[in-house]
Amino acid sequence: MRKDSRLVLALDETDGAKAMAVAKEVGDIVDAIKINWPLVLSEGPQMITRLADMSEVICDFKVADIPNTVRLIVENSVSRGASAVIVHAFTGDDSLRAAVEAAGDAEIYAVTEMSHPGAKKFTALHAEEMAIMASECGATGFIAPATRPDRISAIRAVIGPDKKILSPGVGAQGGKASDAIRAGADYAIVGRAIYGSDDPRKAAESFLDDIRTVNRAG
Ligand code: NUP
Repeated sequence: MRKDSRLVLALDETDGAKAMAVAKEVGDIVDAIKINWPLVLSEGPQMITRLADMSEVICDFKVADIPNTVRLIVENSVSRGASAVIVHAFTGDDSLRAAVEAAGDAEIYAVTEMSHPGAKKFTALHAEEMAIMASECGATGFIAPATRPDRISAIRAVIGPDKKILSPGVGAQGGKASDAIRAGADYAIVGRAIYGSDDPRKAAESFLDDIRTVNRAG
């Protein structure tokens, strides 16, 4: 995945025409568009291919299943044009290896702990262990919460400098893109604060300005 703007659009808009309009408006200034169940369920998996014509597409299907089912989902996503697929890490090393193998040249990002408060109760307690395991299985990187930048730093500390971190929880969930990048994330993921804005391009540009403050500081 390219790393120009360090901004990923989470396109959870469920109206297909509106989703395409937002994608056209900001597609050239984000590094990727992340697509999740809301849009796929309302408009169909062909949205992956349509969006892949204008951007790299990350399928955020948070796959959590037995290895064979993981393989089928990842293969299907990649064949439709996905550059990356997001899977849950808690399923264990066999499912993770199946995802990485099925992805081929595409990337696999693993979720170790989610950005909402509920994630603190169970998955956060084992996030570092899961990150080490998923790294060993060949995951390209991880999803780590912008709502808790200290947890991004904790994951970065165990995975080293080369694995990628994508960080959701910016904007609507209260996190700040620059804090996430400063804590060790490579990309900030922003959904509602861009696609739900009256002026998505202007909103995306304000996140880019915030991210650039970190780049300038090194
Ligand atoms: O931990 C996670 N938190 C999270 O919000 C992992 C995710 N994949 N996401 C997704 O990022 C979430 O499902 C949504 O698609 C996006 C955040 O959207 P928003 O809160 O910026 O609107």
